[in-house]
Amino acid sequence: MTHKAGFVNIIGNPNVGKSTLMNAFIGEKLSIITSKAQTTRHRILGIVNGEDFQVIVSDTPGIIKPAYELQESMMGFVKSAFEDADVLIYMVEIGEKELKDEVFFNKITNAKIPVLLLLNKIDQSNQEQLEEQVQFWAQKVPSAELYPISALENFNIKEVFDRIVELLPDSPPFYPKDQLTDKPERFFVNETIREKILENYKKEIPYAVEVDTEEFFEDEDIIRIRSVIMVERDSQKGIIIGHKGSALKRVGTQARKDLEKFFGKKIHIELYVKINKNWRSNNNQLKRFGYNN
Ligand SMILES: Nc1nc2c(ncn2[C@@H]2O[C@H](COP(=O)(O)OP(=O)(O)OP(=O)(O)O)[C@@H](O)[C@H]2O)c(=O)[nH]1
Ligand SMILES: [Mg+2]
Repeated sequence: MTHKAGFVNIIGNPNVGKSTLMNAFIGEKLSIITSKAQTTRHRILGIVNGEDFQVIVSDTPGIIKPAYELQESMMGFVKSAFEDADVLIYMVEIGEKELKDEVFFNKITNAKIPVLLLLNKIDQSNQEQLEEQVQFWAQKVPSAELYPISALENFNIKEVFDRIVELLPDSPPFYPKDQLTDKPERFFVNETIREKILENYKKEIPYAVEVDTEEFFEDEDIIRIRSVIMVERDSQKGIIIGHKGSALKRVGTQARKDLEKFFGKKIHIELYVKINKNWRSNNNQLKRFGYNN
C-alpha cells in the first residue's frame, strides 16, 4: 500500500477564516478563532492521520504590513509556510478583492506547487454574488483550483480534504501517527486565554497582550495552571484586571471552561497580570515567547 504525506499550508488575509478551516479539518479546536483581525500569531500545525495518509495542515497569521517586530515575526511564519508547502491553500472570503500585499500575491500566482483557492463564507452570499466572485477569482488566479466553501458550516470541506490527499506526494509519515500538533500543552493554554482577552477587551488591549503559562501541573483528576498575562503599560494592567478584579475573573472562568473541554479534565487556573514594557518590539522578549523565526 502506498502512503501519502505532506504539508498543506493555509495563507490569506486576516479574518478570512483560516483557523476555522484548520479546526474543521482536524475536528478539534486547535486554533483560536475570533471576529478580530490578527487573532493567530503563530504557525500552528494540525495533523490529520489516516491509514494511508498524513496531512499536515499549517494555520498561519493573516497577511499584513508589519508595523512592529511582533508583526515582522508573524509574517516570517507566513513566509516559512510558502517554503515547505506541498499544497498551498489561498483563502479568500466573499466580498474580498485581493491580497493587499503584492509580493505574497505574486508568490501565490507563480507558485510551482498546486494551489487551492478557497472562497470562504459562502453562507453569507447569494447565488448571484457567488457566481460573480467565482468568475472574478478564476480570472485573478487562473492557476488555482477554486472551491467555494463555508468553513463555519462545514460545506465542501470534505471535498477539499479529499483533493488534498490526492495531491500529496507518496511519502512515509513525518510525525508519529498519534500526534495531533507540533505545539505543547502550554501553548493551547496561552492561546485560550488570549482568545478570551480578544473577546473581552476593546481596541488596542488584546494586541498589547501576551500570555505565558508558568505552571502546568497535571494531577490524576485535575490540571493546575498558573499563567501570566503580560501588558505593555501600567494603564493596561488596570483595564485587564477591571473593577475589583471582575474583568480578569471573567477571563479566567471562560478560559477554564474551554480548557476543561480541550483537556477533558477539571482545571484550576490562576491568572495574574504583569507589565512587560514594549515586549512587542523587543526581540529578546519575542524569542522567549516563541516568535523566533
Ligand atoms: N459566516 C461565516 N463566518 C466564518 C466562516 N469561517 C470563519 N468565519 C468567521 O470569521 C471570523 C474569523 O475567523 P478565523 O478563523 O479566526 O479567521 P482567520 O483567518 O484565522 O483570522 P486571523 O487569525 O486573524 O488571520 C470568525 O468570526 C469566524 O467565526 C464561514 O464560513 N462563514
Ligand atoms: Mg487565525
